[in-house]
Amino acid sequence: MKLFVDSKLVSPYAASAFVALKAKELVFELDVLDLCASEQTNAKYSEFSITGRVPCLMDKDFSLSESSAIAEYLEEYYPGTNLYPKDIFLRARARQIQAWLRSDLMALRRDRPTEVMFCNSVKKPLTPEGETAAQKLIHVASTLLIHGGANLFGAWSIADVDLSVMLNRLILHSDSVPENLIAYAKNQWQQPALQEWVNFGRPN
Ligand SMILES: N[C@@H](CCC(=O)N[C@@H](CS)C(=O)NCC(=O)O)C(=O)O
Repeated sequence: MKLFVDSKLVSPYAASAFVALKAKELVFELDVLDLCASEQTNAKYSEFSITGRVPCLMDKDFSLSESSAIAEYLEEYYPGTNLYPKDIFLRARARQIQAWLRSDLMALRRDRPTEVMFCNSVKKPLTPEGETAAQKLIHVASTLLIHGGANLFGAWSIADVDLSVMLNRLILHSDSVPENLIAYAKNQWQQPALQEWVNFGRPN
């Protein structure tokens, strides 16, 4: 099994797929593509990834891109730790959060790239659009975590990785975030698989 990721190891989607594979205790290799050199557009990679993006999972002769699709595939195919809640409504909610985090908050993602988490590179203050997106994230996260638990849905799920990574874009920039959300994100951040990803050696 192989997971294709960006050579800088800063993709939050690649990180999410990496944690999902680790949670299932699967043996896999990492293969890196230099996105700055557009290696994701080379013919061989495009052929099996179809969409030419990272991450892409190669499982024997089946390949799959899109991190949340990878997590759902692993959940259905492999036993082990559950990546999603068993309850159908909570599972639907986890998928909602994953889809939302991948399709909204563009200004926040632009102002607060993941390099802050993985390379300690701090950016300028938030733009007004970034601030609006940050407030939206804080509102959504506060609503979901109103129960005060350590995870979104009782037991840990892959949506916790995605939400904590998004919150850490702000927290690690020392932007203002409510204490309970900082505690949640810090706790999630300690997860061994996420720490393994964070602590990978990275090219400058
Ligand atoms: N929704 C996708 C997003 C994947 C994505 O944006 N990948 C970026 C790296 S972070 C990429 O491959 N960029 C290169 C390109 O699109 O050509 C997922 O969850 O996997």
